[in-house]
Amino acid sequence: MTNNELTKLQYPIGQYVGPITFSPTIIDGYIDIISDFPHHLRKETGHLSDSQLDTEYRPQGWTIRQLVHHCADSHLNAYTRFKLALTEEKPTIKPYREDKWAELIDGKSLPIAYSLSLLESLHFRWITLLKALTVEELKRTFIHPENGKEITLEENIGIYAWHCEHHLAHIIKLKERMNWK
Ligand code: NI
Repeated sequence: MTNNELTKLQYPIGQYVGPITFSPTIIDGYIDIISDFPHHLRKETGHLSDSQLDTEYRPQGWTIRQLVHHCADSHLNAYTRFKLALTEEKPTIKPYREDKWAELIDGKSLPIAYSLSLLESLHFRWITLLKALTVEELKRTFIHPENGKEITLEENIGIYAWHCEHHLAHIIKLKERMNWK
């Protein structure tokens, strides 16, 4: 497999690219993607067998099981970052080692049902919060300590809408290649 093909498997929808300006329509579209994600994820994975769930989506990549649990890990952290930014002044957030989290026993081996239901509850609370954000709140920020970058909440909504579609595409593309229904 060429490097180009591997990159295409790893970034099936490309890297995140933000809009030039965050209009209410664009932000609402992002929130809809985040809102629909748990349902889409369950639809794509809920019926898969254990051996299908334990298939890597690309060479040396995560299994579908790890992808589902990773989405729960990632979105729990994301939710916390929104709440920190809404309640503190420019908080510095705590990064986490997503690769190592995915190798811990819960992320590697539990039935996906636990993360599917966790995501359903979490996203319900998350989008309740996101839909209520005022124009001023959307401009609130947190600081990522690895690059010192200040990130607005509206930008972070865009990043997580991308994150939902990015991982859904991993699963959908693998199922297409394997001819799984
Ligand atoms: Ni991810």
